[in-house]
Amino acid sequence: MSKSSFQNEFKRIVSLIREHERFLILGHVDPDGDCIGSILALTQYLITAGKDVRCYAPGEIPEVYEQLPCFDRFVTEGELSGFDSEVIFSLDVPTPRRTADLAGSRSELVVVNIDHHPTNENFGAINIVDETAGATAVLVYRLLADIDPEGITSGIADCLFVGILLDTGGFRFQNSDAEVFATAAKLIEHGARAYELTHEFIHAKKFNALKLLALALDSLRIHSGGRIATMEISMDMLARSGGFLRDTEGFIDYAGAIDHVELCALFREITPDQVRVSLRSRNDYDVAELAEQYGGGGHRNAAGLVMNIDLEAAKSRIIQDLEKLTERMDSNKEAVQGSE
Ligand SMILES: [Mn+2]
Repeated sequence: MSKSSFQNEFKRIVSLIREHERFLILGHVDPDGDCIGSILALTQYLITAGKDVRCYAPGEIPEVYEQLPCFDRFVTEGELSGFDSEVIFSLDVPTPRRTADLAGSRSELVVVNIDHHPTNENFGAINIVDETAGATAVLVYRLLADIDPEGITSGIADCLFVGILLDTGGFRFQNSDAEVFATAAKLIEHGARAYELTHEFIHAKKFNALKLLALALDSLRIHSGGRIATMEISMDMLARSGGFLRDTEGFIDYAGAIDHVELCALFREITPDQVRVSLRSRNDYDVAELAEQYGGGGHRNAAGLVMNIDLEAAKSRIIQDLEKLTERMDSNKEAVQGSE
């Protein structure tokens, strides 16, 4: 399958970089590895080009990312107001609402929107949106490889590798296609430390985070005859383990790993009346559609949403929704078989 090349968009970005000095790079709320890696890769590139760069993403950033080059360019929302940017790059963000609306509200600025979410609203003046890309980092690689392949330093390669690594679950998810592996290979040629980064970002766990995982695993439940699995992280579990919510990326994969499970949900209690829900699915189940019904979003097989109700209420609502989803899929299948 041939993928979009974005030649015109890349040319326009080259001019933007040439003609402007101050760049703001935005990520989505509670940025993940793909978002952060993409941001820091582009940040390094722009700094080397002599530009003034700040990065911002609302919410929490896991500590492990602090070791990546240029992490100190991340600023708080307060510090941001003093920065008079001319161009915004929005990376891995499907809608301006996911960046505290900064990309939307500062409409006097040129917004470059680079993303691989199928729900992306094409809100930029320049849009590099391709849902066939395994990660936003793959798109940033396409951009840099096109405009300045010599400019891809080992630091940039490390950050893009981390982005791909995290969004593919260590090259295990469905989005691990030929371009993902080819890009990873190129990044290693550019100096990415594949082994060290895989250890640091996939394998290594903090002691308290593992204690928290043990509590979360104990909360595993199955529903619908084993087709749905749920798991939870309550505020009480955080207190008992000494772990942090930011260390829980990847926990949901344990629920999804259970034999015959097709849909799973992880419920994270943020406050007594706010719950963050992560959803995963196998095959044709579309959890992005379900997340959107609650103002969330994501990909067909991985999505998330926030509910302003308590943990028990959130669980019963979402479990019902997931059960309905399996029923609908079953009746669709029967309809198809019946028509044959
Ligand atoms: Mn991504």
